Amino acid sequence: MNVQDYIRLEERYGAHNYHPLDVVLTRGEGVWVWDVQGRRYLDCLSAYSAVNQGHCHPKILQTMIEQAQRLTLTSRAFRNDQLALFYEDICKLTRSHKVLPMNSGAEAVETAIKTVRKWGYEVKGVPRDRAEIIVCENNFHGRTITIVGFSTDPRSREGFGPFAPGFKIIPFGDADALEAAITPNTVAFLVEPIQGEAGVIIPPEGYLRRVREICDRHGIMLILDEIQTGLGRTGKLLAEEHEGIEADLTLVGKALSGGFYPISAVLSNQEVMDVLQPGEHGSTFGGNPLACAIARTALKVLIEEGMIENAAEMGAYFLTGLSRIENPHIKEVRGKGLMMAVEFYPEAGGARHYTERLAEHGILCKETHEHTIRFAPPLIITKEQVDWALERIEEVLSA
Ligand code: IF1
Repeated sequence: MNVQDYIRLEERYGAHNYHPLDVVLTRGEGVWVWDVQGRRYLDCLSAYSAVNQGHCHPKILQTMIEQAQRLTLTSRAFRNDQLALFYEDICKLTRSHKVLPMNSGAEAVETAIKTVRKWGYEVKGVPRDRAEIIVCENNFHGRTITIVGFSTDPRSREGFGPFAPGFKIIPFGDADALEAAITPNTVAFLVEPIQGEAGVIIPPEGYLRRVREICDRHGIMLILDEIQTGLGRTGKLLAEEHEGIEADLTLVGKALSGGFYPISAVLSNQEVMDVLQPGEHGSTFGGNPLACAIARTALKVLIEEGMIENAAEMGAYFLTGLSRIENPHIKEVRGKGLMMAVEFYPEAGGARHYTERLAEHGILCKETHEHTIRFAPPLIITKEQVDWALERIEEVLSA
């Protein structure tokens, strides 16, 4: 089969809910991926930060093979010998009291919403069915009906209603707006430390510290969606560390498996998680032994192989290189760690033609919101590889 055969087949049978670049990938190793024609690309998307540890990391792969040969799924009707070890590892690493494992990021978000609502009724004393959760404009938290119901992106929500009530939307990066939006029925504030899908939007310095203080003062839960920013991406294990704060609930997913398997988790302090009783929440695959074993190794290599420090160092170096690119159409270059973006003025005619030309030059990345290109390579990227990437990015973007 050639490239066009794969594309035709996919278009013939698949729902058209994506508009991918026309590269058909077949193999990955570290920062590199290869297409079916044998062409090599440096992956600057990392599966939306799920492959922080690099493609097909040998140690995670080894764990996956060994565990898959032993036991994959038991359901939570029975205990398994990987779950407890995963719990201990992730809680110690993130200084969390409790963990609840799910599969996708959206499920972790849904889990957090259920948890804080129940906490609101049982602990805070909010009248039945009146709980409010505050979220931000331009948020991206997933694709379920509840979640797209509080999206401000028309493409995410139009045509999918009716939606769940109980969400209030405020501007991102504006702590005063949070304070003003809180009512006695507010149970939580759900926010991304850096907005990913919105185009790597970094809030003003001190924002999360003020948010933390406001949530404390009003007795509401702070839920940080670190599904994209977490696990080393921004140069810290969790992005909250940049501001020295701790969320009440922290959501992780994506890189929790290094891209091998869908695994997500809700991390929390004790008070809020304790409201969940047997039978009130769960998932067939959540906490399965294969997922738990993979996640333990994915976390281990992230720490032991210095990937977080490397993300900070290489991120700063990569960003400096991007900032040096001269193109009058570039509006802004921004980033934290290896979560970076180049935003163009609308006159540039959209970022898509750049991502297509970058692919021709061996760099895979994805435009977001038409005018922005996001760069997020695996955290194992070396200085030589950053130089290799910058050379090509500069060639395309300065043209
Ligand atoms: C797709 C974006 C990235 C997320 C945050 C929860 C989720 C995501 C902060 C849900 C997922 C994805 C999903 C992916 C595209 C992607 C994305 F462009 F849409 F925004 F990464 F930047 N919270 N993000 O970023 O996690 O349920 O997907 O596991 O194709 O929709 P999920």
